[in-house]
Amino acid sequence: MITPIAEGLVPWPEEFVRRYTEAGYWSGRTLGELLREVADRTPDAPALVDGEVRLTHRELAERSDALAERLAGLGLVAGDRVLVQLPNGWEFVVLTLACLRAGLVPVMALPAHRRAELTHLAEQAEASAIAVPDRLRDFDHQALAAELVAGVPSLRHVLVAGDPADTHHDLRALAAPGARWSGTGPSARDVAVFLLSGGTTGLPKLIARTHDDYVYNARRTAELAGMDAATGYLVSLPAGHNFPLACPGILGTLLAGGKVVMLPSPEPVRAFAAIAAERVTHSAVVPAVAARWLEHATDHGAAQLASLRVLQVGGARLADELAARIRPVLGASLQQVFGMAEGLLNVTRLDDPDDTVNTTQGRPICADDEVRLVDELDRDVPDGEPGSLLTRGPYTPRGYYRAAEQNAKAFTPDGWYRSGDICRRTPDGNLVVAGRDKDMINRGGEKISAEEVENLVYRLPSVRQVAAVAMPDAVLGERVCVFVVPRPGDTVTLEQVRAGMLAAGVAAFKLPERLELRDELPVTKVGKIDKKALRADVAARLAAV
Ligand code: OOB
Repeated sequence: MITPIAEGLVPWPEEFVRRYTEAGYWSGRTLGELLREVADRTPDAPALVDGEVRLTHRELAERSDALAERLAGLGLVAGDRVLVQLPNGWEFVVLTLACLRAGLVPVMALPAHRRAELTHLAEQAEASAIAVPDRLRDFDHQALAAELVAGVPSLRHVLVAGDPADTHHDLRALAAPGARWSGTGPSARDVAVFLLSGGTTGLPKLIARTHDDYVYNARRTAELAGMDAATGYLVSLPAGHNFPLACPGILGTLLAGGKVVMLPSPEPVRAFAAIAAERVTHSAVVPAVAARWLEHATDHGAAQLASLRVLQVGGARLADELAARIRPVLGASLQQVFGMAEGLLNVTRLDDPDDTVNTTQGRPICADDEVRLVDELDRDVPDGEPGSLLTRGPYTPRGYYRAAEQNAKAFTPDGWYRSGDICRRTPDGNLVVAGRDKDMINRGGEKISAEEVENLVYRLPSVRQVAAVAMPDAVLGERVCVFVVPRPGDTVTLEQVRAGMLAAGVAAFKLPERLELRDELPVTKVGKIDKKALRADVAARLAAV
């Protein structure tokens, strides 16, 4: 079936389709079918816990099927896109499963996104519906959704987890058991979800992940994390991010017949209590959260973590010193995960020697993942030398959605994705992330495009020149610092920069946390702003205090 979205996709070449199918990576099965089979096999096993809400695999399937049917009743048809901006709760899981079942394609926005990002995503995906909470952390998501409907022509429906306004739909009522899904599902080659790129360009790009590739992604990582029907997986990172969604995350856990526990945040008091109460065996966190958990366990003990077997850490570089403390302090095995929404996943194996687990970011999960480390001219670097990572493989799409211009830069002509990460390979084949050559700031796992920040700061009339760079931070790894050259006779403050960005409607995590005023910015030999020098400059200033 050619879906309405097929025109913006970059397909894998036929020879690779054949190879991945013959090797069995692409099973020809959809996530919806496979999850339904789990529910039929073990209907009474616990599947989902969110506070007081507890659903078995059967109940989860009943609710997501009922929701799929009622969304069809609203006129949503296979291939339609649904912008999902829900906090970590049962509604997120039921809606995602309903979409997978019906062939609707969820576009995974983050709860922190605001008008600018959501408008861009809704337009780029031509979304028909948006799902939001009513209010969250003092923000009226429902009002913003109404604004989006008024401004984005494709957007027709607002689904609300909470108290719906007049013309909006009550997501919880739509997801009540009672209706039976009567449609046919998508095919395995169809798009299952749209993920967001961390993004080095102005605004996030959409990454189309097919059922075939995402089933492999979730099942293979579940296998490598040692998941089975006895698994309890705690979700405390934003659920729409690839890591907690499918690496193995929510989808991998459910496919293994296990139980998913949803928490709105990784704050250690509640996370530890949830781990103890639900006998959680697995979870995934970013390094900054791992550090908080270590601190909490050091102060209060780790007795509540007795059931925790595997803690996955990824999204940003985990310092070797922190890595080495995970097992002794938390009592769980560490699995480092170096992944990307674009596809490639590297993990350390549970039976790797401590040294590998504590000092590397692991190796590809698939024998047919191709990884090259190259220099500026795309020549392979010698073994052990740092190089820029290029990759292709069975779950790494060949291009962003509807982004020909960007694809020409982010992918080589023969389909390698330029991840922008500088890595070296150890003699036993593991990767160590040593830096990056992409213009992105990694704020505790949240990716911020320097270019996007700069474009926003340039809107201030008093700004003549701006450069956004990462500054080192003990807690988050990096934060955003902007170097600004004001117009002659003008001045610029951090407050103005932040207020301007907020007024433009972007997520708060992108706001710079330091401003450096300069009369001019250093340039490289070819005349580009020398960001390396700026990073060194701010790092030296921070080190001096
Ligand atoms: C994950 O995905 P994204 O798309 O938010 O970000 C990908 C980028 C990578 O290119 C790399 O720059 C960085 O995040 N990164 C790491 C890392 N894991 C990701 N850098 C150093 N060490 C690591 N362990 O972040 C993501 C997706 C799936 C699973 C895990 C993480």
